[in-house]
Amino acid sequence: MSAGAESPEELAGRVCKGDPGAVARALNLVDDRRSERRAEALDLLDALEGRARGRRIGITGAPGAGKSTLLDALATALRARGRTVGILAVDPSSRKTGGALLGDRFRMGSSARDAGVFFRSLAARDQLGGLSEVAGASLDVLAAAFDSVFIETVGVGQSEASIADFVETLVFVAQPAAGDLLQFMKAGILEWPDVFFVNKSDLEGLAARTATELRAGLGLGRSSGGHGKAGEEASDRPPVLCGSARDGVGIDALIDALDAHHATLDRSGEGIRRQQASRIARIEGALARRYGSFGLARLFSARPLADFVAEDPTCSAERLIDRLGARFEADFSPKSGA
Ligand SMILES: Nc1nc2c(ncn2[C@@H]2O[C@H](COP(=O)(O)OP(=O)(O)O)[C@@H](O)[C@H]2O)c(=O)[nH]1
Ligand SMILES: [Mg+2]
Repeated sequence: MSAGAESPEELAGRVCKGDPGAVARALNLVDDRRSERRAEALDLLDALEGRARGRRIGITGAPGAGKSTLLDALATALRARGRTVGILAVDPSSRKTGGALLGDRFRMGSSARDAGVFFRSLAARDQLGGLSEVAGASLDVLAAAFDSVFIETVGVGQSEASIADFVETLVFVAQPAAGDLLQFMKAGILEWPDVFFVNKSDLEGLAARTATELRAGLGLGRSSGGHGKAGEEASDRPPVLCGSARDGVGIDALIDALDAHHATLDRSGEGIRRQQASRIARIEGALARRYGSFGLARLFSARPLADFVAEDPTCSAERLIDRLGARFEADFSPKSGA
């Protein structure tokens, strides 16, 4: 790759064809903080806007629950159905340690040398255990390139709220015997996921019990179809599945549940609503991290963020984040006298 040989539009075209080399270059570009590269990255993201074909699915759960193992199994099963897969693992520690584990597995495993499976690991740089600043842009790239796009994050309960801004569907992978109903409720685990997968059903009896607790809890409180949004489809309780990522048990049922969820989102119009709400939440989150809640209040005192977002439906979320950030900084630069 020689620098400048490829315009952002050309790169976008290759990304949309699922070319793994182009996807890797695009991911590097959106992860590059140098200002001249940032301009290119925004052009790329604008060119990709509206061309997403992939479903964005978040895989969350406690460390050791089996998320990476499950993703490996999912990738293999999805490939068998002829679908391409992009995976983003957000590693709370560093690029070199935990995140490499799944990478190694993909390098070694059956799906490893297959161009239809793409894996990238990101360090969670800015917030402890939170999502990396570039997670959103990286998902935009992957969703333009692959049919199913997964983001793996460590999360228990409340942290699902932020990953929910980046995905259409949220899967919680539960460790069997990880807790009882009271603990699930306290941790807020029941609020967000669209699908629950209780893993390690190969461990005698434990998974079934955890699934029963989860179903009981969901029956108690939840009236929405997931994602923490009060829903119209009150009867739509999220499915609680059991399986073994290690043994490949329950993987097809999980894919079917994901497909069913996507079909519901499409049919009800909820998918579009989620996309719009996610776009706003993602921009708001990025600006709040940069300028704090006082900054946010100042930026949108006269005009709500949703208006700015609605004004520019064809440009990328990242472009809007930069544009609104520049506006804020101009307001407060010494020259303006603020
Ligand atoms: N018995 C059993 N072990 C599993 C299963 N899935 C994953 N594991 C093991 O659980 C450990 C953590 O798995 P990993 O996928 O790295 O979990 P993550 O931290 O959630 O990504 C590893 O030792 C896996 O081999 C399963 O279905 N059954
Ligand atoms: Mg993992």
